[in-house]
Amino acid sequence: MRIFHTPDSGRHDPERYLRRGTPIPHPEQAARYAILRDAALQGGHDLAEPADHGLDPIRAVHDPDYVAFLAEAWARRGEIPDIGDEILTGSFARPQMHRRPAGLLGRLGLYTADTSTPIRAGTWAAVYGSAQCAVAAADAALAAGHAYALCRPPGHHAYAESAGGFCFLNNSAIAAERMRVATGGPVAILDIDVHHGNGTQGIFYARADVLTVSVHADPSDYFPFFAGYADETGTGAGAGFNRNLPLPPGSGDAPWLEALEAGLAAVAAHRPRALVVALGLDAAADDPIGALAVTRAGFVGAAERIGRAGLPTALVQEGGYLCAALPDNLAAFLAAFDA
Ligand code: Q9C
Ligand code: ZN
Repeated sequence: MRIFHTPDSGRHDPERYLRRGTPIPHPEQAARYAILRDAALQGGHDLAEPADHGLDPIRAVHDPDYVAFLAEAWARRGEIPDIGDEILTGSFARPQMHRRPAGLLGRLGLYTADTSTPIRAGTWAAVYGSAQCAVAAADAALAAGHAYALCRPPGHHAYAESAGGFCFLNNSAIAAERMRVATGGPVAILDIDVHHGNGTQGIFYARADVLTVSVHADPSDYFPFFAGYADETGTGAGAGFNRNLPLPPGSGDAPWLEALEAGLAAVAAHRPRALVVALGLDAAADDPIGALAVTRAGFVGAAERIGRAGLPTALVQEGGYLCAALPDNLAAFLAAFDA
């Protein structure tokens, strides 16, 4: 399998964030990059750095002002008195607040959903490089059948104009839109991260040309809380083109694979020309922030079932945090998918 990665992924190094009100070491650590890359390397996969396709494929799914803000924020940090080594706010716009202040902190409150996405010196390089990996994997999947994008930071909680849940640019959405344009569509995204892919759902919610399907832990008492319920099925032209499959916390391989099969059936029914898998590995039993109990065998089963769909497939890395099972689960998934 062709693996796209960039050392720039190691340049975003958030230190801590507020989990249930308490500052804890940030789970989405720079070390994830080398661990996932080395797992792919040991599996004998073929590693490559992506070409630079610029901002156009990013702007195809994101608001241009939001993208410009992310690109420029660190250079503008002097606008914040006593700024330290990261740009972060605790003041977030609510849906009924419509003013768009020009200042850096006000903009940040418009453009972020929580405290998990600080902007630091290397953040834009990592975020931009990850998006380029997604573009490269989309192109390679269409040319060669499948490819994997080692995106770090992840992307599926990023909406068209907001960061959140460790995510800045929605790499899976960028890959899907790239494949839709190249194939004429429709395309599908199957998200198996333990968290609902709320940003991806939001980006395509009113569209029929990108089917979005997510299998995740029930959000009624779990991040992202405000989306991911089974009755969210799309709106307008997109009605019927979003499918959520929430599972009770603690669910293991059998219910997870059953939900995945239901998701794959929904994908097949829409006859897509290509598939993006939002490949979170945080459904793993020993993931430090996970809520399901998926084993290595479960990830192998998922890879086999997704592979059997027979679609040109871009695998895009989402969550999956530092634990002994993380590299094993990636290696096992890639090996089973390639088989
Ligand atoms: N205080 C991914 O796996 N937890 N993101 C936020 C809010 C965020 C996980 C709790 C978990 C985000 C890509
Ligand atoms: Zn996740």
